[in-house]
Amino acid sequence: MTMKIKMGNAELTMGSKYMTELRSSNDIFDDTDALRQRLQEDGYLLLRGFHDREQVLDARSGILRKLNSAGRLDTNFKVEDGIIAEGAKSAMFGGPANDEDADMQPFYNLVNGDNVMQFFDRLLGGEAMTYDYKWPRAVGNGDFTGAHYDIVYMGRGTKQLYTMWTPLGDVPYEQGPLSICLGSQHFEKMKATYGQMDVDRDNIELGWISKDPIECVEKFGGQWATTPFAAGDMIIFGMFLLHGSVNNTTNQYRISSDTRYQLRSEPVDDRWIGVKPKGHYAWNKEKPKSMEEARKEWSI
Ligand SMILES: O=C(O)CCC(=O)C(=O)O
Repeated sequence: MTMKIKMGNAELTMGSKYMTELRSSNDIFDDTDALRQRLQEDGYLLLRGFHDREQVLDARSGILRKLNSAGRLDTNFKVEDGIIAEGAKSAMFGGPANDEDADMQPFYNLVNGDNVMQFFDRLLGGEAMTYDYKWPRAVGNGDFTGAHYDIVYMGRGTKQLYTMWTPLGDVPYEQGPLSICLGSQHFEKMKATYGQMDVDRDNIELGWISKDPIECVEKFGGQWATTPFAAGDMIIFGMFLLHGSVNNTTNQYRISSDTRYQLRSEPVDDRWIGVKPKGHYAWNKEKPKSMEEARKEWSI
């Protein structure tokens, strides 16, 4: 049976020129040089069972309690099922760790914990730090993330900055897992144009280069890749790797987080650190320019 993966309005056949499966790097987990080389070559590292599953499920429960308090869960079901209330939208719980928010503590403990920090110390070859600002999210029915480089949101410090995407729960294809565009770290023209933008300086809508994954492949090359994720898995990638997500076509929230890591010795993007990080301070304060217009200017 052919499997169709929905991203935006497109349906990509698994195992076609448009879409393939991500590969895990668990086999080289203990070999730091091999991990670095893999990250360099593939642009990402998928590590299954990296996090303690119970810790991930605790983080999930906390976020579900918040969704429930906000009236976003269908009360005919158990909170842990995360069934979306009629008409309830996606939610972001972005911000720095807040000691007073008891529901979020398991999540902060997970993404700031020793297991994660020691892994980045080893991978980066020095003392790692994490941005105080965190991006946990609950993605509702029909929603997805369009293709983008993370550099456009957090490019004011080192370029050797890594995103860790952690599913907070099992995320099968239908629930909209992360999807990356293999080879997009080599899209030189895109890196030289779109990859130089800064959403707070340039005020361009969404920051997504495209909502159409097929157009991406036809025009720029590469191949999309995703996989079903289980609680405990994570994937890391650099600032110049196009990624987005599959659509959530279910009635359950897809709960996940993106968090950032770099060497402490390198410059940081000051929008994302401190007790009260300033975040995106200018983006969307005025009517943003459309990506279509920006792409015309860049001739891409
Ligand atoms: O979770 C998503 O839908 C998008 C995540 C993302 O863009 C990221 O991890 O940088």
